[in-house]
Amino acid sequence: MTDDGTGHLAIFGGKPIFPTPLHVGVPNLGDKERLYARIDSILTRRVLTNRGPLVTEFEERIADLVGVRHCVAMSNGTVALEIVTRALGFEHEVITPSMTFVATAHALQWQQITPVFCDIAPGGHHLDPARIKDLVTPRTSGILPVNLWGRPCNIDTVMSVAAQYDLPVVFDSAHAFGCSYKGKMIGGFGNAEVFSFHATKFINSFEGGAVVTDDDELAETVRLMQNFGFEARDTVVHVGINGKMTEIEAAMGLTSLESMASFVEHNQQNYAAYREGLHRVPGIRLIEYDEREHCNYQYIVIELDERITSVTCVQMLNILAAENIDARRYFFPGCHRMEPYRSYFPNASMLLPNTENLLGKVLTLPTGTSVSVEQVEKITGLIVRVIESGQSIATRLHAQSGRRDNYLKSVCEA
Ligand code: T4K
Repeated sequence: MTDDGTGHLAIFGGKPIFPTPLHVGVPNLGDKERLYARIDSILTRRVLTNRGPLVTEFEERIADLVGVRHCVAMSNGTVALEIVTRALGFEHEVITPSMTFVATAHALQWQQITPVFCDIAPGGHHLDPARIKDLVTPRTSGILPVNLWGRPCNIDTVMSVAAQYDLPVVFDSAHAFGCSYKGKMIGGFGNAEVFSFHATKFINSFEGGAVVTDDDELAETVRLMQNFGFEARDTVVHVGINGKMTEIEAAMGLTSLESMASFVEHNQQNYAAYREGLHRVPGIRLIEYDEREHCNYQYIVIELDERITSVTCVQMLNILAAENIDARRYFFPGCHRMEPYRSYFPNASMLLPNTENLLGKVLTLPTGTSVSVEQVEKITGLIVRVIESGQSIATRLHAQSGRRDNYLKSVCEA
């Protein structure tokens, strides 16, 4: 331990707080015995895919939970986005945020549709509905907002702007299964919504996703498209692809669903512990959930204001990593700075000041059922200590990187 009290940090050679890494996104697992029994039943039936009984049951359970007429289970959320936007006739240009996982933009670009990036609202994390009208052109065919972190965007305003321009809306609700907006479950808004059931999501089916909608015709088209356009054996009535969920994925999905309440409870306890540990830390803002709504609490997101904290976001990331806390910079550097969008729109950052500002300060911290409240308390305790000693840590890190640069220079020159 040095005089300034920072010597104990693993980044300066101390022992890491955790012996093995804590990740963002370690899968929530349901009852293994129930899963094994389902897998056994699959093998007995020898129906492995092509909408077997478990996929059908999974679809019914999801539709029921969300309160919509149709759920079409998919191989993953990205394919679900591709299929539903195609089924709705999205083309040319679609308005979507850059503050999202790159799959949102890729699902469009994969079909030669240009994602037109809309900035987020000041101080928020979601697409700013007030800016949509500036981006609408005669080529605009739809809007693809994202219910990021499971927190709904300003759905009412998005829908009224969409109505004004007669544009269909698909919500990317990959994060938002089990969440609600103004008392109504996410999944029931817009023309359709898409969930992801990837391993890292609140409810997982290993890989998986779903399109949910109340539109009978759309559901029918989506179902045709996900199965090569087959209406019946030997009858293809539509262009299609393979977007089917397998039975083993549905087995995992159903097992996951059965534990949904306990996942929420666990996540909520972790969230409360993070809030308790961080709420008075200067320069750190925990992104809050509206507890009057249904929330899945699957993402713990902080904003770090470098003007106050002395340590930068990247320094914090490295300090945490040295302690075996694998925080993530979701979704840095923003879709607009990733290829191919970066080459297509080299000046996009000028139109996305709020997105740019936010991406520089967001960190996502470990939670989920593999992370305990005690571990959360250790993480928040560490963050508090780092912020308290921010100035001296930043100075030491600066000196450390200077020494490393000199060493590398001498090695190169030797
Ligand atoms: N829209 C949005 C807004 C999305 O966030 C996503 C996906 C999509 C659409 C598309 O849905 P999908 O097509 O994926 O269904 C992950 C996921 O791959 C991705 O599904 C997710 N969003 C995104 C936010 O996160 P990475 O790059 O963080 O994955 P990875 O492999 O680094 O996993 C994170 C951590 O989780 C690892 O450090 C270890 C742990 N982990 C992961 C897996 C896969 C495990 O412990 N076990 C595992 O099996 O992308």
